[in-house]
Amino acid sequence: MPFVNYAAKEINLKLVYYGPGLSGKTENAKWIHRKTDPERRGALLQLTTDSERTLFFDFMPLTLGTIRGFRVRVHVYTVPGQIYYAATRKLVMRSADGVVFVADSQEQRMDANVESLDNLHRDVAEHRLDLGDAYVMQYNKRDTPDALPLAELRAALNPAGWPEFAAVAVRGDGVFDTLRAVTRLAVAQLQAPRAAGQ
Ligand SMILES: Nc1nc2c(ncn2[C@@H]2O[C@H](COP(=O)(O)OP(=O)(O)OP(=O)(O)O)[C@@H](O)[C@H]2O)c(=O)[nH]1
Ligand SMILES: [Mg+2]
Repeated sequence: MPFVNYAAKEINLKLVYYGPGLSGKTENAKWIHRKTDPERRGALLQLTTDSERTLFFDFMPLTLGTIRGFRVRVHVYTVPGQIYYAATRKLVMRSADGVVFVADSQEQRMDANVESLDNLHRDVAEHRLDLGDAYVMQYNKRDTPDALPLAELRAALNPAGWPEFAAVAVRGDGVFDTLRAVTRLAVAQLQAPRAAGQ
């Protein structure tokens, strides 16, 4: 559940970038960091192996403007995608308010995408997270020669019809569209129960 600090007039959201190894989760975070005004962001903390694979998580705080007078502060996390870090991924998912699934568009990574998506659903269930609709699908690496057609990726990975974006994270295509979409959805979760109670 998003943390609302009424005294400080701040909404705090935890957004997690999930997906298989090498799909481009850290690349999304790096692009966001690079293109955000330094006054609106903290350091991008990366905990990596020697070969730049995420070991534990990447983390970055951002301030993304205001909604009804409340400052929206977003805490971006990426999980380590390598299969043997399942326990870490689950830990990072704790109290997430929104999720971006970063799929790798390359044909040879389809099995890895499907497996990772299954793991995401399992982690959400085990934490009993109520994310409502706060999921976004990103089809990354659209620039690769063996990228599957979007329709094929959609059929295999997005039966629920989450908002989806094609991306080339290394050059920033689709990165901010994805971030904006998941932020909006996470904030909407916050407003939804109140609207019902009014
Ligand atoms: N061609 C291409 N390469 C990309 C794209 N996005 C990321 N990469 C490259 O793919 C590799 C892996 O990217 P990362 O962002 O580190 O992947 P990750 O999902 O964080 O991987 P883990 O931390 O192991 O889970 C790097 O060499 C990136 O530069 C893309 O859109 N196109
Ligand atoms: Mg990474």
